Amino acid sequence: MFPENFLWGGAIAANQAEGAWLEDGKGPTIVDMIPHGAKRMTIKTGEVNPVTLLDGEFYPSHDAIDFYHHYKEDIRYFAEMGFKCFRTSIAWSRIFPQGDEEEPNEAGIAFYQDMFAECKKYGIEPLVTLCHFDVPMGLVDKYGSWRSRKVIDCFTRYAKVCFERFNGLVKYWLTFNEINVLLHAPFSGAGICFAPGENHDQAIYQAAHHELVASALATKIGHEVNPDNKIGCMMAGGQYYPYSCNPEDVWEAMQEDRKNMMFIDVQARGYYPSYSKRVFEEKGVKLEMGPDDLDILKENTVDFISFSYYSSRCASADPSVGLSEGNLIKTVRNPYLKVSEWGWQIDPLGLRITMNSMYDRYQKPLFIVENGLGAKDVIEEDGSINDDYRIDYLREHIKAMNEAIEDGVELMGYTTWGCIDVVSASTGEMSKRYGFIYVDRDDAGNGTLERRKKKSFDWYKKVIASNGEDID
Ligand code: BGP
Repeated sequence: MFPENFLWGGAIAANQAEGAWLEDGKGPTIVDMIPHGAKRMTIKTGEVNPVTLLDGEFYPSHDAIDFYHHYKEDIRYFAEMGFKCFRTSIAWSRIFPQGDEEEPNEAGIAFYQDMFAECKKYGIEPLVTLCHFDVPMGLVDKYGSWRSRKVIDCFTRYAKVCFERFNGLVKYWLTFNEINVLLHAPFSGAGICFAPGENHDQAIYQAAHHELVASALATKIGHEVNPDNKIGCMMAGGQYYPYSCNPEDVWEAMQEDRKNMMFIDVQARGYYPSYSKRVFEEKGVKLEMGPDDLDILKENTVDFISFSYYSSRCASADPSVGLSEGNLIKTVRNPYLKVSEWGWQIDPLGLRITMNSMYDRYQKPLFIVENGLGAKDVIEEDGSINDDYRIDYLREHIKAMNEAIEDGVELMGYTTWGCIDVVSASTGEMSKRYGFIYVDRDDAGNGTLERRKKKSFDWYKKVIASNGEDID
């Protein structure tokens, strides 16, 4: 049984939805430099430095689905589905266009005040990520992004403005989206590009340390501004399974899990876990820390733990075992699982397993802030979109969530990813759709941007109205 006041809803992010990339004073961000197409991955991973926009390339974030101008219409749809909660992010560079100004951009603040007020009008609680893959390019160019301690100050100034100016409108906050993605896609995760011959791990973990300190300081500020604020961390989740019961595989799975959990260990418990020392030694990583950093981490842990879940993962000690696609993190192909059109494995029971193991580990409330099926949708002759495959996926995951709650896991809410179709973070495509609401736009940026309900729209409405009882 889902608890009363369970926060049902959906999620998007500024960089994949808003568009209006230079409007009303907004500055460019890392995602605005990542084109659709063949060059995308080398830029996302930080191997190629995107100093300028390239001629002849298409940059999907520049216009996205133009949520910037359509938000009233879109929020009306969310309200019609009965959303209790709507997750989105603030584009840092709408508030501080270059990232390091002393004073914020009032036009950016006004946009978010209006948008959050629109949610409140319908009784929808915003759940707001401060940084979802969109570090201002000004900070990348001047400081090398999160490599530099200086960016901690820029972020805390930005966070303070957000907590103060959206006080009363927003109560639920996340500091960094999928903080562990920095390990797997350093540029799109945190604006890190590499110099030739550089120790990548050193750059990555130093940047991670700065983000962790910045996250703790933001948590502190958020609690000071309003003690009712609930501030969470966010990871790209999904438990690792050993490929076999060979202890080598079991150990491998544990190591892979720890790589990702290290971030949450720090944010939830307030200190680097004991295993991190050896990891850093073996990778030749020496963290530079400020004198107060360990205290800051200790004193400012998060109120809840959120994560995205698309699939479980799998690990083998044998490098010849085949891999599968997945949410930015390649894993071993699990022969027991089906895959989506994009090759992402589908594992509802894995959600129950992930929830249980995270709750066992942290004993803090969980929030599932992304889950869903990226699929191609077809508009029938009569204009309908019959996305039964999406309904099936979500139904099975809701069942798994329900089981985990019965197992004793405390779960605050569930926001499905891409409740309205948005640009895909991994591929930049529009055709990888997650929404209950279709947006008329294709991979090359053509289309009217018209919104249209899919079959899943009424289904999710019914799920929410029955508090998760009626999911057929
Ligand atoms: C997560 C991101 C989202 C979102 C989602 C789906 O990594 O937090 O921004 O995009 O994955 O991934 P994709 O868009 O690549 O299908």
